[in-house]
Order: sequence, then C-alpha cells, then structure tokens
Amino acid sequence: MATSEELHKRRVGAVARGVGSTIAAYVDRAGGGTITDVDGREWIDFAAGIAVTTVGNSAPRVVEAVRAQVERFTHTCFMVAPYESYVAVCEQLNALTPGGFEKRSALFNSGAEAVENAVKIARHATGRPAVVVFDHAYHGRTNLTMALTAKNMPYKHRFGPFAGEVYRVPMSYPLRDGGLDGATAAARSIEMIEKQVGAENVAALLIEPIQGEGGFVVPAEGFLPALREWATAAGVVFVADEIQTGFCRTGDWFACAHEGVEPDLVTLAKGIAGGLPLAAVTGRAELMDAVHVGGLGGTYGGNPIACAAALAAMETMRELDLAAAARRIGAVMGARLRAIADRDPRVAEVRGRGAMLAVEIVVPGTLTPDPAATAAISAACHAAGLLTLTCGTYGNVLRFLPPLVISDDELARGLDILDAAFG
Ligand code: PLZ
Repeated sequence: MATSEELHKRRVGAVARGVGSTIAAYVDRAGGGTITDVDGREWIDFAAGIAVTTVGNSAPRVVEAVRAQVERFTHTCFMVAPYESYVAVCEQLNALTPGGFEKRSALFNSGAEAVENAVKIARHATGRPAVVVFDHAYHGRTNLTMALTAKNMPYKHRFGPFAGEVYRVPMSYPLRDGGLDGATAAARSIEMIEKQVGAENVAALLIEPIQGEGGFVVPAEGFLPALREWATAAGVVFVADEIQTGFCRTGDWFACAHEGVEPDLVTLAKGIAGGLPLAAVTGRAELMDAVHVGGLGGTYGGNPIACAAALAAMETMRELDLAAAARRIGAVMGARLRAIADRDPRVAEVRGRGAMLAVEIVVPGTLTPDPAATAAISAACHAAGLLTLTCGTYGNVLRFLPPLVISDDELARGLDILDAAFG
C-alpha cells in the first residue's frame, strides 16, 4: 500500500489546491473513536468528519443496511420511481424534530442544499424575498449559502457576486457582546431587522441554535425563544439550521429542544446517515406543502442507500441512547476543559453543550483572539495522535466533536493528549 507521504505527493498533482485537509495522513480505516492511516498511525477522533459519524465509522447497523440495499437497487431516483425508505426517513424526521404539529420532509444531498431548499420553501410560502442571518453564521458554500455565511476567508473570498436579499444582524455571543442577556440581544437584532429590512419583507429568519463553524457560539438563554416569538408575530418562517447540532450531538435529538423552541422548518444533514450523504428539510406541513408538485427535488436527493443508512443510524441512536452518551461525554470533557482553563490564561471560555464543546483562545488578559496559538495547540494534538478541529470567525476556537460511540478509554486518552498539548 502507498504511504501517506506518497499519497500526498500524488494528491498535490491531482487534486485542486482549493480543497484543503486538516491532516496530511491518508485514512486506511476508522471505527469507534479512532482513525488509522495507511502507515498504521492511529488518531483518536475528536472530529467525527465534522460532526457526521455520530454513530461511529462503519457502524454495524449502517454497514448491514447499506450492504442489503446495494444488493436490492442502488438508484431509481425518487422523482422517477419512489421507494419505501425515503418515506420512512421522512416519517421519522417528522416525529423526531421539535414541534407536535403536522410536518412534512424533503430529502437532499448536502447541508447547503437543504439550506437552499429551506429558503426556497419559505419564500414560496410567504411570497416575501428577504432572509435574515446572523454574525458568525455558517450555512454552506453554494452561491446562496455563501451569501448566508458570514466569514470571508476561506469561504467567500473572490467567489462573488453573491445572492441578494440576505441581511445580517448581530448574534448573541456572551463572551464578546459584554454578556448581553438573551432578551436584550434579541431586541437589538429585531430592531435592526425592523428598521433596515421591514418585518413584512422577511421570508425567513435562519439561525444555528449553537453556531458551528462560527465558533461554537452558544447564544444567551432566552435569545432563541425571543426570536421565535417575534417570528411568529411577524409571520416570518423561523428556520433552525441543525445541520451540525442535530442528531443527539448536544445531548438531545436537536439543540432547539434545550429551550423548548419549535422551529417552523429545520435543516438537517451530517449526523443523519452515519457518513452517507443525506440532508433534509423538515417542517410545518402547510409551509412544506405550499410548494407546487415538482418544485422540489434533485437526481440523488434521498438516494436509497443513504436512506437505508439513515434508518440504521437513527435506530442506533435510539438503541444506544446516544443523546445520553453525548451528555456523559460532555460531563467528562467539560470537567477536563475547565481544569485546563483554570491553569491556562489563554483559555477565555469553555462552551458548548453535550458532545459539542470548544475552548476560545485569546492573548492572556485580553479578548484579543490568538489564532496562532490555537493552530499550534491543534497541531500539537495532531502530532501526538489526537484529531482536533479549529473554527471561529477569528480562527481561535478549538472544537471537539467525538463520535458518540467513543469508548471511555479513548475519550480519556484523547483528553490526556489535549491536556499535554496546552503544556
Ligand atoms: N449548516 C450549520 O455546519 C457544514 C463545513 C465544512 P454541507 N459545516 C461544515 C466546510 O469547510 O465546508 C454546515 C453546517 C451548518 C450548513 C452546513 C453545510 O453543510 O453538507 O457541508 O453542505
């Protein structure tokens, strides 16, 4: 087998430079809480492919379901010749997502595609043009979702012009907004919407209940409920982007549940299908069904192999109670992170929920972001056998997203490496 070094040389000559990778090691196999490269080096996995392999890599039920489906048929296109698993995935999403009301779902391939479709549905149902998003938001890399995403580098730089009718308002970011309470932070954002856009022009308010790429920003208690209440009164479709937070990651099926917020539409992807590409929009039947027949779709959306994987992944989450696992991981990891923060003045804050935790790194004694120190700590983790990711508008957040099936021993070893990387 070729070595990681050899493969990296080939990659440079074959793969477009614009596609980056966190590590230069090439994967041979992965499962449980580890990834092994072609040279036999092992990493403890605190990335889960960016919150995707929640049930673990090659989770037994997923493997079995995919194998059985591949043998039956690989693709017919649901828009041409439909099949049961697509319907079954939609039924489960309708039942699992927050809100006791009648729901419908539609399936797509990627998170960005789900977000695009949520905007299509909200615009169609309301007849209004504007979409409101937040500082630090991340919603994807397609043209519309680049416009919805806040950060220029690397996502938007020189890729414009971007889609119009997108308006950005402040996020609740307790560390960086002077600790505004949720209601006050929401009032500030709402005033900006009303003054600069006009509520009657707004089709959708789109928000990540905990921001992912933007830095694991957890809004102050009360922020999401206040926005939800305003959206209801203003006839604005409240869209929760649960692409990174969904499917047990934060210790509940969905992060909105933490404050009892019921979105009109939810976008879903990542953890939904154990690593196979699948995404969804789920929401109020009257909004979803407002769109004319044929108005939503795509060749591969709800591919039968991905649907089989999703049914198996959701069954795994239920049977292993992975929401409880996320809370357990969060308790163990949170304690270790707070101990690091107590001794290391570069850690300005430990935040997140469940198995979606992060530390924000600053110049000691200030709130000045320190992306160089963040990158150095992350690189030290990689060198010592722990796969970590960074994020944040300022690149100064180290985030941790282990698979929820990680063993106690792997978690402890990973945290030991992390602890040592802080020196
Ligand atoms: N919405 C909240 O987190 C994807 C992107 C990594 P896709 N986040 C990881 C990168 O650098 O491309 C994401 C997300 C939220 C939407 C998306 C987009 O999902 O499946 O990557 O299109």
